[in-house]
Amino acid sequence: MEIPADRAIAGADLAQPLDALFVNAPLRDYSLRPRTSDFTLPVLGMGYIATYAASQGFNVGVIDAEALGLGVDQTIGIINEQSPRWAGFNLLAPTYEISARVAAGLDPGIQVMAGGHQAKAMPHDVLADPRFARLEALVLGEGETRVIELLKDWRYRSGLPGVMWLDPVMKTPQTGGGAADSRYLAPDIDGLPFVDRCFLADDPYEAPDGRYEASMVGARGCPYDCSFCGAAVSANPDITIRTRDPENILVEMDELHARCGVTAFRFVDDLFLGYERFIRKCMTAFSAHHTGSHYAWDATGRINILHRADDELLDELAANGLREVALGIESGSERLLQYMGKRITPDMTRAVVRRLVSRGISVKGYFILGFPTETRAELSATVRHVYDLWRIAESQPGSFRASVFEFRPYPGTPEWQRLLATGQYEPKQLLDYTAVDLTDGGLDQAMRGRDEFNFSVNIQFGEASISEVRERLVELSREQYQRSGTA
Ligand code: B12
Ligand code: SF4
Repeated sequence: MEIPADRAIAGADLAQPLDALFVNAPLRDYSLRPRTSDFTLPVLGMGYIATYAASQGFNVGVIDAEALGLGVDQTIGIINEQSPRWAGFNLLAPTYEISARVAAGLDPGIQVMAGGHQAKAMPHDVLADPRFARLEALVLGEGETRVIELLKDWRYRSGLPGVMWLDPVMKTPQTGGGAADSRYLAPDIDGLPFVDRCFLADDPYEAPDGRYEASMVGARGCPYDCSFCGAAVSANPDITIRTRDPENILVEMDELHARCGVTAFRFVDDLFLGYERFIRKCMTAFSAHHTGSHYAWDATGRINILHRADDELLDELAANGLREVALGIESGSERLLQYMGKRITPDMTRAVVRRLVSRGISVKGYFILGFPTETRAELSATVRHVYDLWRIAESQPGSFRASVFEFRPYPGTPEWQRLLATGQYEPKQLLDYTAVDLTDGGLDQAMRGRDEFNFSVNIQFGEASISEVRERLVELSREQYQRSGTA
Protein backbone atom coordinates (compact mmCIF):
# COMPACT_ATOMS: atom_id res chain seq x y z
CA MET A 1 0.00 0.00 0.00
CA GLU A 2 1.39 3.40 -0.96
CA ILE A 3 1.32 5.92 1.87
CA PRO A 4 1.82 9.56 0.80
CA ALA A 5 4.63 11.49 2.48
CA ASP A 6 2.26 13.80 4.34
CA ARG A 7 0.70 10.78 6.08
CA ALA A 8 3.98 8.95 6.64
CA ILE A 9 5.83 11.91 8.15
CA ALA A 10 4.53 13.11 11.48
CA GLY A 11 4.96 16.62 12.80
CA ALA A 12 6.92 18.39 10.03
CA ASP A 13 5.89 21.31 7.84
CA LEU A 14 6.45 19.72 4.43
CA ALA A 15 6.00 23.04 2.64
CA GLN A 16 9.29 24.25 4.17
CA PRO A 17 12.82 22.82 3.90
CA LEU A 18 13.31 20.01 6.38
CA ASP A 19 16.13 20.08 8.91
CA ALA A 20 15.76 16.45 9.92
CA LEU A 21 13.65 13.35 9.53
CA PHE A 22 13.92 10.80 12.35
CA VAL A 23 13.32 7.29 11.13
CA ASN A 24 12.13 4.32 13.17
CA ALA A 25 12.97 1.39 10.88
CA PRO A 26 10.44 -1.38 10.40
CA LEU A 27 11.25 -4.67 12.13
CA ARG A 28 11.00 -6.42 8.78
CA ASP A 29 10.38 -5.40 5.17
CA TYR A 30 6.62 -5.08 5.21
CA SER A 31 6.48 -4.96 1.41
CA LEU A 32 7.28 -8.69 1.53
CA ARG A 33 4.73 -9.73 4.19
CA PRO A 34 2.32 -7.08 5.48
CA ARG A 35 2.19 -6.16 9.12
CA THR A 36 -0.60 -8.05 10.88
CA SER A 37 -0.64 -6.30 14.25
CA ASP A 38 -2.46 -2.98 14.29
CA PHE A 39 -1.05 -1.51 17.50
CA THR A 40 2.41 -0.49 18.51
CA LEU A 41 3.74 1.74 21.24
CA PRO A 42 4.96 5.18 20.14
CA VAL A 43 8.61 6.08 19.58
CA LEU A 44 8.88 8.36 22.57
CA GLY A 45 12.67 8.72 22.39
CA MET A 46 12.48 10.23 18.90
CA GLY A 47 9.38 12.14 20.00
CA TYR A 48 11.46 13.79 22.76
CA ILE A 49 14.25 14.66 20.33
CA ALA A 50 11.87 16.03 17.68
CA THR A 51 9.93 18.08 20.24
CA TYR A 52 13.09 19.61 21.63
CA ALA A 53 14.41 20.36 18.13
CA ALA A 54 11.10 21.99 17.14
CA SER A 55 11.17 24.08 20.30
CA GLN A 56 14.55 25.43 19.12
CA GLY A 57 13.10 26.42 15.73
CA PHE A 58 14.03 23.42 13.57
CA ASN A 59 11.59 21.89 11.09
CA VAL A 60 11.72 18.16 11.87
CA GLY A 61 9.48 15.13 11.42
CA VAL A 62 9.30 11.47 12.42
CA ILE A 63 8.65 8.47 10.17
CA ASP A 64 7.58 5.50 12.25
CA ALA A 65 7.96 2.85 9.55
CA GLU A 66 7.20 0.12 12.10
CA ALA A 67 3.85 1.60 13.12
CA LEU A 68 2.95 2.34 9.49
CA GLY A 69 4.06 -1.10 8.28
CA LEU A 70 6.28 0.37 5.54
CA GLY A 71 8.63 -1.55 3.28
CA VAL A 72 12.33 -0.68 2.96
CA ASP A 73 12.12 0.89 -0.54
CA GLN A 74 9.02 2.81 0.41
CA THR A 75 10.78 4.28 3.45
CA ILE A 76 13.82 5.24 1.35
CA GLY A 77 11.55 6.79 -1.30
CA ILE A 78 9.72 8.97 1.22
CA ILE A 79 12.95 10.28 2.76
CA ASN A 80 14.62 10.98 -0.59
CA GLU A 81 11.52 12.72 -1.91
CA GLN A 82 11.57 15.14 1.04
CA SER A 83 15.33 15.56 0.94
CA PRO A 84 15.92 16.62 4.57
CA ARG A 85 19.30 18.00 5.67
CA TRP A 86 19.62 15.07 8.08
CA ALA A 87 18.12 11.61 8.47
CA GLY A 88 18.33 10.23 12.02
CA PHE A 89 18.03 6.56 12.96
CA ASN A 90 17.19 4.85 16.24
CA LEU A 91 19.26 1.67 16.04
CA LEU A 92 17.94 -1.34 17.97
CA ALA A 93 19.73 -4.66 17.60
CA PRO A 94 16.97 -6.46 15.66
CA THR A 95 16.24 -3.46 13.40
CA TYR A 96 19.86 -2.63 12.69
CA GLU A 97 20.06 -4.45 9.35
CA ILE A 98 16.98 -2.72 7.99
CA SER A 99 18.12 0.67 9.27
CA ALA A 100 21.43 0.12 7.48
CA ARG A 101 19.63 -0.80 4.24
CA VAL A 102 17.54 2.37 4.45
CA ALA A 103 20.64 4.49 5.20
CA ALA A 104 22.45 2.99 2.20
CA GLY A 105 19.59 3.97 -0.12
CA LEU A 106 19.55 7.65 0.81
CA ASP A 107 20.56 10.38 -1.62
CA PRO A 108 24.17 11.52 -1.11
CA GLY A 109 23.11 15.03 -0.05
CA ILE A 110 21.40 13.74 3.10
CA GLN A 111 23.60 13.59 6.20
CA VAL A 112 23.04 10.73 8.61
CA MET A 113 23.03 10.61 12.41
CA ALA A 114 22.14 7.63 14.57
CA GLY A 115 21.53 6.76 18.20
CA GLY A 116 19.74 4.10 20.23
CA HIS A 117 20.78 0.90 22.00
CA GLN A 118 22.67 -0.72 19.14
CA ALA A 119 24.63 2.47 18.49
CA LYS A 120 25.96 2.32 22.02
CA ALA A 121 26.44 -1.47 22.14
CA MET A 122 28.54 -1.77 18.95
CA PRO A 123 29.64 1.75 17.90
CA HIS A 124 32.77 0.66 16.03
CA ASP A 125 30.86 -1.88 13.96
CA VAL A 126 28.30 0.74 12.98
CA LEU A 127 31.00 3.23 11.99
CA ALA A 128 32.78 0.57 9.92
CA ASP A 129 29.60 -0.49 8.11
CA PRO A 130 29.86 0.78 4.49
CA ARG A 131 26.08 1.22 4.42
CA PHE A 132 26.56 3.96 6.99
CA ALA A 133 29.22 5.72 4.92
CA ARG A 134 27.39 9.06 5.31
CA LEU A 135 27.12 8.76 9.09
CA GLU A 136 28.35 12.09 10.44
CA ALA A 137 27.40 11.52 14.06
CA LEU A 138 26.77 8.43 16.16
CA VAL A 139 25.25 9.67 19.40
CA LEU A 140 25.73 7.40 22.40
CA GLY A 141 22.97 7.70 24.99
CA GLU A 142 20.25 10.30 25.41
CA GLY A 143 20.06 12.39 22.27
CA GLU A 144 18.02 15.55 22.88
CA THR A 145 20.62 18.23 23.51
CA ARG A 146 23.43 16.86 21.34
CA VAL A 147 21.10 16.45 18.34
CA ILE A 148 20.23 20.14 18.62
CA GLU A 149 23.92 21.08 18.57
CA LEU A 150 24.41 18.92 15.48
CA LEU A 151 21.46 20.54 13.72
CA LYS A 152 22.91 23.97 14.56
CA ASP A 153 26.39 23.20 13.24
CA TRP A 154 27.65 19.64 13.02
CA ARG A 155 31.24 20.74 12.44
CA TYR A 156 31.50 21.34 16.18
CA ARG A 157 30.78 17.66 16.88
CA SER A 158 34.29 17.33 18.29
CA GLY A 159 33.07 19.35 21.31
CA LEU A 160 30.19 16.97 22.01
CA PRO A 161 30.86 14.13 24.48
CA GLY A 162 29.71 10.68 23.37
CA VAL A 163 29.43 11.67 19.70
CA MET A 164 31.44 9.48 17.32
CA TRP A 165 32.32 9.61 13.63
CA LEU A 166 34.89 8.22 11.23
CA ASP A 167 37.83 10.44 10.38
CA PRO A 168 37.31 11.20 6.66
CA VAL A 169 40.96 10.67 5.73
CA MET A 170 42.30 8.09 8.16
CA LYS A 171 38.97 6.22 8.46
CA THR A 172 39.58 5.80 12.18
CA PRO A 173 36.83 6.28 14.82
CA GLN A 174 36.82 9.68 16.53
CA THR A 175 34.97 10.67 19.67
CA GLY A 176 33.89 14.16 20.64
CA GLY A 177 35.45 15.49 23.80
CA GLY A 178 34.43 18.41 25.89
CA ALA A 179 33.56 18.36 29.53
CA ALA A 180 31.20 15.51 30.42
CA ASP A 181 28.50 18.13 30.65
CA SER A 182 25.31 16.70 32.23
CA ARG A 183 23.30 18.94 29.88
CA TYR A 184 24.48 16.64 27.08
CA LEU A 185 24.64 13.23 28.71
CA ALA A 186 21.71 13.43 31.13
CA PRO A 187 19.33 16.22 30.16
CA ASP A 188 17.10 17.56 32.90
CA ILE A 189 14.01 15.40 32.38
CA ASP A 190 11.80 17.81 34.29
CA GLY A 191 13.04 20.67 32.13
CA LEU A 192 12.52 19.06 28.70
CA PRO A 193 9.33 20.02 26.89
CA PHE A 194 6.58 17.37 27.04
CA VAL A 195 6.56 15.16 23.94
CA ASP A 196 4.49 16.88 21.25
CA ARG A 197 2.13 14.12 20.12
CA CYS A 198 2.09 15.51 16.57
CA PHE A 199 5.36 13.57 16.11
CA LEU A 200 3.84 10.20 17.02
CA ALA A 201 2.01 7.98 14.54
CA ASP A 202 -0.74 6.72 16.80
CA ASP A 203 -0.67 8.36 20.20
CA PRO A 204 -2.96 9.26 21.88
CA TYR A 205 -5.04 6.43 20.48
CA GLU A 206 -8.60 5.34 21.04
CA ALA A 207 -8.67 2.06 22.97
CA PRO A 208 -11.38 -0.52 22.28
CA ASP A 209 -13.23 0.68 25.40
CA GLY A 210 -13.49 4.18 23.89
CA ARG A 211 -10.95 5.79 26.23
CA TYR A 212 -8.13 7.89 24.82
CA GLU A 213 -4.79 6.53 25.98
CA ALA A 214 -1.28 8.00 25.82
CA SER A 215 2.19 6.63 26.58
CA MET A 216 4.64 8.49 28.77
CA VAL A 217 8.12 8.19 30.22
CA GLY A 218 8.34 8.75 33.99
CA ALA A 219 11.94 7.71 34.57
CA ARG A 220 15.13 6.99 32.66
CA GLY A 221 17.46 4.07 33.25
CA CYS A 222 17.17 0.97 35.41
CA PRO A 223 19.41 0.02 38.36
CA TYR A 224 19.01 -3.76 37.88
CA ASP A 225 21.21 -6.01 35.80
CA CYS A 226 18.97 -8.75 34.40
CA SER A 227 21.31 -10.66 32.14
CA PHE A 228 19.17 -10.58 28.96
CA CYS A 229 17.95 -7.00 29.08
CA GLY A 230 18.98 -4.11 26.83
CA ALA A 231 18.11 -1.75 29.69
CA ALA A 232 20.39 -3.55 32.20
CA VAL A 233 22.59 -1.16 34.15
CA SER A 234 25.86 -2.72 32.96
CA ALA A 235 24.78 -2.32 29.31
CA ASN A 236 24.06 1.39 29.81
CA PRO A 237 27.03 2.91 31.66
CA ASP A 238 26.24 6.30 30.09
CA ILE A 239 22.83 6.60 31.73
CA THR A 240 22.31 8.52 34.95
CA ILE A 241 19.28 6.84 36.50
CA ARG A 242 16.65 9.43 37.34
CA THR A 243 12.94 9.82 37.90
CA ARG A 244 10.74 12.77 37.00
CA ASP A 245 9.21 14.93 39.67
CA PRO A 246 5.69 13.52 40.21
CA GLU A 247 4.26 17.03 39.92
CA ASN A 248 5.84 17.37 36.48
CA ILE A 249 4.32 14.00 35.49
CA LEU A 250 0.90 15.14 36.69
CA VAL A 251 1.12 18.37 34.68
CA GLU A 252 1.81 16.33 31.53
CA MET A 253 -1.14 14.03 32.29
CA ASP A 254 -3.45 17.02 32.80
CA GLU A 255 -2.20 18.65 29.62
CA LEU A 256 -2.89 15.47 27.61
CA HIS A 257 -6.32 15.34 29.16
CA ALA A 258 -7.09 18.97 28.37
CA ARG A 259 -5.75 18.86 24.81
CA CYS A 260 -6.74 15.39 23.64
CA GLY A 261 -9.23 14.03 26.17
CA VAL A 262 -6.77 11.39 27.41
CA THR A 263 -7.89 9.58 30.57
CA ALA A 264 -5.58 6.52 30.51
CA PHE A 265 -1.79 6.58 30.58
CA ARG A 266 0.90 3.99 30.07
CA PHE A 267 4.35 4.47 31.59
CA VAL A 268 6.62 2.59 29.20
CA ASP A 269 9.83 3.21 31.15
CA ASP A 270 12.29 0.41 31.69
CA LEU A 271 11.14 0.46 35.28
CA PHE A 272 8.65 2.95 36.71
CA LEU A 273 7.61 1.36 40.01
CA GLY A 274 11.20 0.47 40.80
CA TYR A 275 12.03 2.15 44.09
CA GLU A 276 9.85 2.25 47.17
CA ARG A 277 10.83 5.85 47.94
CA PHE A 278 9.81 7.03 44.48
CA ILE A 279 6.57 5.04 44.57
CA ARG A 280 5.65 6.67 47.90
CA LYS A 281 6.54 10.13 46.66
CA CYS A 282 4.51 9.59 43.50
CA MET A 283 1.51 8.22 45.37
CA THR A 284 1.51 11.16 47.79
CA ALA A 285 1.31 13.54 44.81
CA PHE A 286 -1.26 11.38 42.96
CA SER A 287 -3.46 11.16 46.10
CA ALA A 288 -3.31 14.93 46.56
CA HIS A 289 -4.53 15.33 42.96
CA HIS A 290 -7.24 12.63 43.36
CA THR A 291 -5.73 11.02 40.26
CA GLY A 292 -7.66 7.78 40.71
CA SER A 293 -11.01 9.53 40.42
CA HIS A 294 -10.38 10.67 36.84
CA TYR A 295 -7.47 8.71 35.36
CA ALA A 296 -6.32 5.11 34.96
CA TRP A 297 -2.67 4.25 34.33
CA ASP A 298 -0.44 1.28 33.57
CA ALA A 299 3.21 0.96 34.57
CA THR A 300 6.22 -1.31 34.65
CA GLY A 301 7.14 -2.61 38.08
CA ARG A 302 9.45 -4.95 39.97
CA ILE A 303 8.34 -8.03 41.81
CA ASN A 304 10.91 -7.77 44.64
CA ILE A 305 9.93 -4.16 45.34
CA LEU A 306 6.19 -4.82 45.27
CA HIS A 307 6.77 -7.91 47.44
CA ARG A 308 8.35 -5.73 50.12
CA ALA A 309 5.63 -3.06 49.87
CA ASP A 310 3.06 -3.08 52.68
CA ASP A 311 -0.68 -3.48 52.08
CA GLU A 312 -1.33 0.24 52.55
CA LEU A 313 0.99 1.13 49.68
CA LEU A 314 -0.67 -1.38 47.35
CA ASP A 315 -4.08 -0.02 48.39
CA GLU A 316 -2.87 3.47 47.59
CA LEU A 317 -1.66 2.37 44.13
CA ALA A 318 -5.08 0.85 43.41
CA ALA A 319 -6.94 3.89 44.73
CA ASN A 320 -4.80 6.18 42.56
CA GLY A 321 -5.88 4.43 39.36
CA LEU A 322 -3.14 1.85 38.76
CA ARG A 323 -4.86 -0.40 36.22
CA GLU A 324 -2.15 -2.83 35.11
CA VAL A 325 1.44 -3.51 36.14
CA ALA A 326 3.84 -5.12 33.68
CA LEU A 327 6.21 -7.46 35.53
CA GLY A 328 9.25 -9.37 34.29
CA ILE A 329 8.42 -12.83 35.64
CA GLU A 330 10.57 -14.60 33.04
CA SER A 331 10.69 -18.17 34.40
CA GLY A 332 9.18 -20.70 36.79
CA SER A 333 12.63 -22.02 37.70
CA GLU A 334 14.34 -20.61 40.76
CA ARG A 335 17.75 -21.65 39.44
CA LEU A 336 17.22 -19.94 36.12
CA LEU A 337 15.92 -16.76 37.76
CA GLN A 338 19.10 -16.65 39.77
CA TYR A 339 21.17 -17.29 36.64
CA MET A 340 19.42 -14.32 34.97
CA GLY A 341 20.14 -12.12 37.99
CA LYS A 342 16.43 -11.38 38.51
CA ARG A 343 16.47 -11.22 42.33
CA ILE A 344 13.00 -12.83 42.46
CA THR A 345 11.58 -16.32 43.06
CA PRO A 346 8.43 -18.00 41.70
CA ASP A 347 6.96 -17.89 45.25
CA MET A 348 7.49 -14.15 45.41
CA THR A 349 5.78 -13.73 42.05
CA ARG A 350 2.75 -15.78 43.09
CA ALA A 351 2.40 -13.74 46.28
CA VAL A 352 2.70 -10.39 44.46
CA VAL A 353 0.24 -11.37 41.72
CA ARG A 354 -2.24 -12.55 44.38
CA ARG A 355 -1.97 -9.28 46.30
CA LEU A 356 -2.31 -7.13 43.18
CA VAL A 357 -5.21 -8.87 41.44
CA SER A 358 -7.17 -9.10 44.70
CA ARG A 359 -7.02 -5.27 44.77
CA GLY A 360 -8.25 -4.95 41.19
CA ILE A 361 -4.77 -4.22 39.77
CA SER A 362 -4.22 -6.39 36.69
CA VAL A 363 -0.84 -7.92 35.90
CA LYS A 364 0.87 -8.43 32.57
CA GLY A 365 3.67 -10.96 33.00
CA TYR A 366 6.61 -11.26 30.61
CA PHE A 367 8.19 -14.70 30.18
CA ILE A 368 11.21 -15.95 28.25
CA LEU A 369 11.40 -19.48 26.87
CA GLY A 370 14.51 -21.19 25.52
CA PHE A 371 16.96 -19.29 27.76
CA PRO A 372 20.63 -20.39 27.71
CA THR A 373 21.09 -23.37 30.08
CA GLU A 374 17.31 -23.88 30.46
CA THR A 375 16.48 -27.57 30.89
CA ARG A 376 13.29 -29.21 29.58
CA ALA A 377 12.08 -29.50 33.19
CA GLU A 378 12.66 -25.77 33.70
CA LEU A 379 10.79 -24.96 30.50
CA SER A 380 7.86 -27.03 31.79
CA ALA A 381 8.10 -25.29 35.17
CA THR A 382 7.66 -21.94 33.39
CA VAL A 383 4.60 -23.22 31.53
CA ARG A 384 3.15 -24.49 34.84
CA HIS A 385 3.96 -21.15 36.48
CA VAL A 386 1.89 -19.32 33.84
CA TYR A 387 -1.08 -21.65 34.44
CA ASP A 388 -0.71 -21.14 38.22
CA LEU A 389 -0.84 -17.38 37.79
CA TRP A 390 -3.91 -17.58 35.55
CA ARG A 391 -5.56 -19.68 38.28
CA ILE A 392 -4.58 -17.23 41.02
CA ALA A 393 -6.29 -14.41 39.10
CA GLU A 394 -9.48 -16.36 38.34
CA SER A 395 -12.54 -14.69 39.87
CA GLN A 396 -10.44 -11.81 41.22
CA PRO A 397 -11.18 -8.19 40.33
CA GLY A 398 -7.82 -7.87 38.53
CA SER A 399 -6.73 -10.15 35.68
CA PHE A 400 -3.46 -11.80 34.73
CA ARG A 401 -2.15 -12.01 31.16
CA ALA A 402 1.00 -13.67 29.94
CA SER A 403 3.26 -12.31 27.20
CA VAL A 404 5.71 -14.99 26.15
CA PHE A 405 8.92 -14.55 24.14
CA GLU A 406 11.59 -16.75 22.68
CA PHE A 407 15.02 -15.80 24.04
CA ARG A 408 17.22 -13.67 21.79
CA PRO A 409 20.52 -12.11 22.71
CA TYR A 410 21.15 -8.35 22.64
CA PRO A 411 24.69 -6.95 22.32
CA GLY A 412 26.10 -5.26 25.38
CA THR A 413 23.97 -7.27 27.80
CA PRO A 414 25.53 -9.56 30.44
CA GLU A 415 24.00 -12.59 28.64
CA TRP A 416 25.65 -11.55 25.37
CA GLN A 417 29.06 -11.43 27.09
CA ARG A 418 28.40 -14.79 28.74
CA LEU A 419 27.42 -16.42 25.42
CA LEU A 420 30.51 -15.08 23.67
CA ALA A 421 32.71 -16.23 26.57
CA THR A 422 31.61 -19.86 25.95
CA GLY A 423 33.52 -19.66 22.67
CA GLN A 424 30.63 -21.41 20.90
CA TYR A 425 29.24 -18.39 19.09
CA GLU A 426 30.32 -15.58 16.81
CA PRO A 427 28.65 -12.16 17.19
CA LYS A 428 27.42 -12.44 13.59
CA GLN A 429 25.41 -15.59 14.44
CA LEU A 430 23.92 -13.99 17.53
CA LEU A 431 22.88 -10.95 15.51
CA ASP A 432 21.16 -12.91 12.77
CA TYR A 433 17.61 -12.05 13.83
CA THR A 434 14.92 -13.31 11.47
CA ALA A 435 11.19 -12.86 11.69
CA VAL A 436 9.31 -16.07 12.47
CA ASP A 437 5.80 -16.33 11.09
CA LEU A 438 3.72 -18.06 13.76
CA THR A 439 0.53 -16.49 12.37
CA ASP A 440 0.20 -19.18 9.71
CA GLY A 441 0.39 -16.57 6.97
CA GLY A 442 -1.89 -14.22 8.87
CA LEU A 443 -4.65 -16.80 9.40
CA ASP A 444 -4.02 -17.63 13.04
CA GLN A 445 -5.89 -14.87 14.83
CA ALA A 446 -4.40 -15.79 18.21
CA MET A 447 -0.84 -15.09 17.02
CA ARG A 448 -1.48 -12.04 14.85
CA GLY A 449 -1.52 -9.41 17.57
CA ARG A 450 2.01 -10.26 18.64
CA ASP A 451 3.53 -11.04 15.27
CA GLU A 452 6.08 -8.22 15.54
CA PHE A 453 7.57 -9.91 18.61
CA ASN A 454 8.15 -13.25 16.92
CA PHE A 455 11.69 -13.18 15.70
CA SER A 456 14.64 -15.34 16.47
CA VAL A 457 18.31 -16.03 15.84
CA ASN A 458 17.36 -19.68 15.33
CA ILE A 459 19.91 -21.10 17.74
CA GLN A 460 19.01 -23.66 20.41
CA PHE A 461 20.31 -22.18 23.65
CA GLY A 462 18.76 -24.57 26.19
CA GLU A 463 18.01 -28.28 26.35
CA ALA A 464 14.72 -28.07 24.40
CA SER A 465 14.86 -27.74 20.62
CA ILE A 466 13.70 -24.54 18.90
CA SER A 467 10.53 -26.25 17.70
CA GLU A 468 9.71 -27.47 21.24
CA VAL A 469 10.22 -23.93 22.56
CA ARG A 470 7.97 -22.47 19.83
CA GLU A 471 5.30 -25.11 20.50
CA ARG A 472 5.12 -24.02 24.13
CA LEU A 473 5.14 -20.36 23.12
CA VAL A 474 2.24 -20.91 20.73
CA GLU A 475 0.39 -23.02 23.34
CA LEU A 476 0.63 -20.27 25.96
CA SER A 477 -0.18 -17.46 23.53
CA ARG A 478 -3.24 -19.35 22.22
CA GLU A 479 -4.43 -20.04 25.75
CA GLN A 480 -3.98 -16.38 26.61
CA TYR A 481 -5.94 -15.39 23.51
CA GLN A 482 -8.78 -17.76 24.48
CA ARG A 483 -8.85 -16.24 27.94
CA SER A 484 -8.74 -12.57 27.04
CA GLY A 485 -8.82 -12.07 23.30
CA THR A 486 -5.23 -10.73 23.31
CA ALA A 487 -1.84 -12.42 23.27
C1 B12 B 1 8.55 1.56 24.30
C2 B12 B 1 9.52 0.54 23.74
C3 B12 B 1 9.25 0.05 22.48
C4 B12 B 1 8.17 0.64 21.59
C5 B12 B 1 8.78 1.85 20.84
C6 B12 B 1 10.19 1.54 20.34
C7 B12 B 1 11.01 2.67 19.80
N1 B12 B 1 11.57 2.43 18.64
O1 B12 B 1 11.16 3.73 20.40
C8 B12 B 1 7.86 -0.58 20.67
C9 B12 B 1 6.78 -1.45 21.28
C10 B12 B 1 7.48 -0.24 19.22
C11 B12 B 1 9.16 -1.33 20.78
C12 B12 B 1 9.52 -2.23 19.83
C13 B12 B 1 10.71 -2.89 19.88
N2 B12 B 1 11.62 -2.88 20.87
CO1 B12 B 1 11.47 -1.80 22.42
N3 B12 B 1 11.44 -0.81 23.99
C14 B12 B 1 10.66 0.10 24.44
C15 B12 B 1 11.12 0.55 25.83
C16 B12 B 1 10.32 -0.21 26.88
C17 B12 B 1 11.06 2.04 26.12
C18 B12 B 1 11.66 2.91 25.03
C19 B12 B 1 11.52 4.35 25.38
O2 B12 B 1 10.58 5.03 24.97
N4 B12 B 1 12.45 4.85 26.19
C20 B12 B 1 12.46 6.20 26.64
C21 B12 B 1 13.21 7.09 25.63
C22 B12 B 1 13.34 8.50 26.19
O3 B12 B 1 14.49 6.55 25.45
P1 B12 B 1 15.01 5.91 24.07
O4 B12 B 1 13.91 5.35 23.27
O5 B12 B 1 16.15 5.03 24.36
O6 B12 B 1 15.55 7.20 23.28
C23 B12 B 1 16.67 7.96 23.70
C24 B12 B 1 18.03 7.45 23.19
O7 B12 B 1 18.06 6.10 22.84
C25 B12 B 1 18.37 8.33 22.04
N5 B12 B 1 17.83 8.06 20.71
C26 B12 B 1 16.74 7.36 20.34
N6 B12 B 1 16.53 7.46 19.04
C27 B12 B 1 17.49 8.24 18.53
C28 B12 B 1 17.71 8.66 17.22
C29 B12 B 1 18.80 9.51 16.98
C30 B12 B 1 19.04 9.99 15.60
C31 B12 B 1 19.67 9.87 18.05
C32 B12 B 1 20.85 10.71 17.77
C33 B12 B 1 19.44 9.43 19.36
C34 B12 B 1 18.34 8.63 19.58
O8 B12 B 1 17.81 9.56 22.48
C35 B12 B 1 16.52 9.30 23.02
C36 B12 B 1 16.10 10.41 23.95
O9 B12 B 1 16.97 10.55 25.03
C37 B12 B 1 12.60 0.08 25.79
C38 B12 B 1 13.27 -0.05 27.10
C39 B12 B 1 14.40 0.97 27.15
N7 B12 B 1 15.30 0.80 28.00
O10 B12 B 1 14.50 1.92 26.39
C40 B12 B 1 12.54 -1.14 24.89
C41 B12 B 1 13.76 -1.50 24.04
C42 B12 B 1 14.37 -0.25 23.46
N8 B12 B 1 13.18 -2.28 22.95
C43 B12 B 1 13.94 -3.23 22.56
C44 B12 B 1 13.66 -4.06 21.45
C45 B12 B 1 14.61 -5.19 21.18
C46 B12 B 1 12.56 -3.81 20.64
C47 B12 B 1 12.23 -4.56 19.38
C48 B12 B 1 13.39 -4.65 18.41
C49 B12 B 1 11.86 -5.99 19.68
C50 B12 B 1 10.51 -6.32 19.84
N9 B12 B 1 9.85 -6.65 18.77
O11 B12 B 1 10.12 -6.31 20.99
C51 B12 B 1 11.11 -3.71 18.74
C52 B12 B 1 11.68 -2.77 17.63
C53 B12 B 1 10.65 -2.26 16.70
C54 B12 B 1 10.90 -0.85 16.31
N10 B12 B 1 11.52 -0.62 15.17
O12 B12 B 1 10.53 0.07 17.03
C55 B12 B 1 15.16 -3.36 23.40
C56 B12 B 1 16.43 -2.91 22.68
C57 B12 B 1 17.55 -3.84 22.96
C58 B12 B 1 18.66 -3.61 22.02
N11 B12 B 1 19.87 -3.75 22.53
O13 B12 B 1 18.49 -3.31 20.87
C59 B12 B 1 14.79 -2.50 24.66
C60 B12 B 1 15.97 -1.82 25.36
C61 B12 B 1 14.05 -3.47 25.62
C62 B12 B 1 14.95 -4.31 26.48
N12 B12 B 1 14.79 -4.12 27.75
O14 B12 B 1 15.75 -5.09 26.06
N13 B12 B 1 9.86 -1.00 21.88
S1 SF4 C 1 14.33 -6.63 32.95
FE1 SF4 C 1 13.41 -4.83 33.96
S2 SF4 C 1 14.41 -4.76 35.97
FE2 SF4 C 1 15.67 -6.08 34.69
S3 SF4 C 1 17.26 -4.75 33.86
FE3 SF4 C 1 15.56 -4.82 32.36
S4 SF4 C 1 14.26 -3.09 32.81
FE4 SF4 C 1 15.59 -3.42 34.59
